[in-house]
Amino acid sequence: MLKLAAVLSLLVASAMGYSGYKALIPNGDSVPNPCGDGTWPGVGHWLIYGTGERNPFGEDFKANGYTWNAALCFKDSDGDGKTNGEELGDYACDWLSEYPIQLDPAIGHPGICEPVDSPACIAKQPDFNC
Ligand SMILES: [Ca+2]
Repeated sequence: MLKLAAVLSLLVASAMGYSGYKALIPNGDSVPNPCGDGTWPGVGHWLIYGTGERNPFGEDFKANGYTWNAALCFKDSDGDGKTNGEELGDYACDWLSEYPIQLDPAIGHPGICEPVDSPACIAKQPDFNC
């Protein structure tokens, strides 16, 4: 019974953390899926629904104290030539989770190099497959 409670509380904690992080980045709930239609809810991870290994944006977000600021915004975590802010619709890098401003739509994924099937991106993320 204790084990079950522990597992349940872990599940709840990870689910809360996961949805909580999305509110800490611009357009966190509408990051386009680089592999097709729809969105990529697990923004900081290689897996679409999160969990598992972090992608470069997830690593940078963690290293930045799970904070969106100009330093993270102007960075190009996935190395595809677009800054994280450009990909997430915060071109001027002035969005803050405490003072969210009107954003442009997210146009790319900040942690997965796009286009994913380009030679440059395949070289950067050889283990990633859509
Ligand atoms: Ca990028």
